[in-house]
Amino acid sequence: MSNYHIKHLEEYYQVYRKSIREPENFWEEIAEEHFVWRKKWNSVLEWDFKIPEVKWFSGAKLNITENCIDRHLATRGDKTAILFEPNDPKEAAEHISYTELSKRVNQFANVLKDKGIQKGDRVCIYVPMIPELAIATLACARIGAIHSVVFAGFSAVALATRINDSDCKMVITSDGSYRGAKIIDLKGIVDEALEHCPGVSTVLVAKRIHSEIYMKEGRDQWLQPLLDTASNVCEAEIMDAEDPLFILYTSGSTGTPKGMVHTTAGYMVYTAYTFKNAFQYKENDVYWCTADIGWITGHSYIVYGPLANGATTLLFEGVPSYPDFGRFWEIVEKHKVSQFYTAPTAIRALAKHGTEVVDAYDLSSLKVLGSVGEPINEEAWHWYNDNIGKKKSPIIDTWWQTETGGMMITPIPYVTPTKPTYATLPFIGIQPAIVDEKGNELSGNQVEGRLCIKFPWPSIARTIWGNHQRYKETYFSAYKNMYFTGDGALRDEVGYYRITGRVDDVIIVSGHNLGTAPIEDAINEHPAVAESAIVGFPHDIKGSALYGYITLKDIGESRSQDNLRKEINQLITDRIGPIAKLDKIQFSEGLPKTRSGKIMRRILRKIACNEMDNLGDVSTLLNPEVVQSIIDNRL
Ligand code: 6R9
Repeated sequence: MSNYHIKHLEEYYQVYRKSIREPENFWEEIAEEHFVWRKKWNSVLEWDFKIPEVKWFSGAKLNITENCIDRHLATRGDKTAILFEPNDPKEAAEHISYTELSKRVNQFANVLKDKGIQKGDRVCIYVPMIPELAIATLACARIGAIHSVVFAGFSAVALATRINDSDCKMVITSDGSYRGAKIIDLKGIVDEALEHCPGVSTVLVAKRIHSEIYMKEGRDQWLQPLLDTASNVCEAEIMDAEDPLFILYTSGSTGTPKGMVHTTAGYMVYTAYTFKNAFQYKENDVYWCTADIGWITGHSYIVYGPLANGATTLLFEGVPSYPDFGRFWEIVEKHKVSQFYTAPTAIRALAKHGTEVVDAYDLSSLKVLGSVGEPINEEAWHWYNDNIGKKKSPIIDTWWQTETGGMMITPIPYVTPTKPTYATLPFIGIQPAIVDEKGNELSGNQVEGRLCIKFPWPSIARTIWGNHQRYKETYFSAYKNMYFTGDGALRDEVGYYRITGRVDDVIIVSGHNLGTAPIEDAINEHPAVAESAIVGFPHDIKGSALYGYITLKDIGESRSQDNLRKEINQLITDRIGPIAKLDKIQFSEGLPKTRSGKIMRRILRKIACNEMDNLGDVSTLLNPEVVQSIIDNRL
């Protein structure tokens, strides 16, 4: 028996050691015992980080939808696969069973085929968080088309760039979408984008908001009538292990977005295995990840990982603040959610509104809490632990990336003792290294540097679509024979990892290296502070000095700003030392964020450095309007 489900710490260490000593035997056993294959592999792993090239399960044949759907039908046909919770709490939730999911995916796959989509074609999916989004991705996978999901909050320009970069032939969208009290004209955005996308010949439109929309003759078609007449049997395309499954764009620190390419078998094995262990999923649990399927978190841990385990995965259309800030907790109570996975930015936003809205709901079904997307600061960690988990549900702080496909460093709940702000131990099969600027690996504990990975894992992205050279330069050129993550990390006295933030966020003040995360942690301890971001700006004497952008909670608004500045700097002095004191503190209504909730320090840095004419495209931000107000109030 392979160690598919790890249950205690000793077992973790034992399995971890095996996965490092004999990676091929280890992954072969997992793959063999827990998945269905049309043909087994000829070799488990071939790799060379110098080319770079990585191949897992070479020669194997499979279809991921047979693993995510078909194989569950006999035993879990009536079990809910996707539990859809609409934006409006008055609209009934929809329980889509595995049998129903199978029918809908097969029908959709037949529609795609009918429209001329073939294995290897790229299909852009620009759909809000409704069941059609998950079904469309699975339908592509069913016939071997490569899906490129674009978050349905991106602008027409961003959408067009992504469609053209991977030559998508088709766009799947909806008439519009609901987001809290807002209605978004999605199809209008698609129409605008497609003026610049000559390669798109077909647009399929799901009906969600029943608005009057323009339908271009010969190009646009309503989806539902096509599904209604399509057969619900569609033979799965037999894929090679290394055939691309999807492209997902992620922004780099410079240049155009990178279309990360994930392939079939390794991605499936790793996302399924991490899902099972990192959430300790048990058969009747209801699992909920609040991310959007437009991000890697949604791909791996709303769709593929949960479904490969026959889980019930909740798909939420709305936002945490609608109709009020209790919405998440109302949903947890209503559906008896067992595992809840969200982002620190959401936790901070919710914490700002106090605990009354939390206490109104019964959260006793929760067993595991997850965090992903950015370092979770100490205050948010404790708020999450105290008020949501009631100190009983372990928090898994999961560090990973679009490029890694699945979780890389994370506690395993009820197995790994947690520690606030620490992602703790590498997941099974993951070999992290901390290196100094020259690329020397720092061995032993109590070291800090740049985080690299020394050995391939099954779900590593294989290339950047259309630009293998950029893939090589970005990830495999900084340090010899290692994958470079772009993050900084430290390993503490017991071997736990803490991610200290992007290394491009390191600021050197008077020769001292300062990470932004610990300073922000200190600031966020102040009871009046909601959120903060630190950047460096040039300073005559220190080289760089620190500029802090801070948003206040309601209670801070009436306070004297000068007093607050003093108190905040005192806190930093207390926690880190006077060297980390901020030279400038600007209070602002909000911080510019990406759609996935990451603070865009790049923009804040440019403003602090007075480089306002060089801000780049801010249109894809969650809140582009705050940028101007920050500029206007610049110190
Ligand atoms: C999954 C995802 C990746 C970057 C990554 C790092 C940051 C993600 C984190 C974290 C600290 C965590 N990040 N999880 N930092 N602790 N638990 O978010 O992918 O959108 O590609 O972002 O996010 O900086 O390098 P992606």
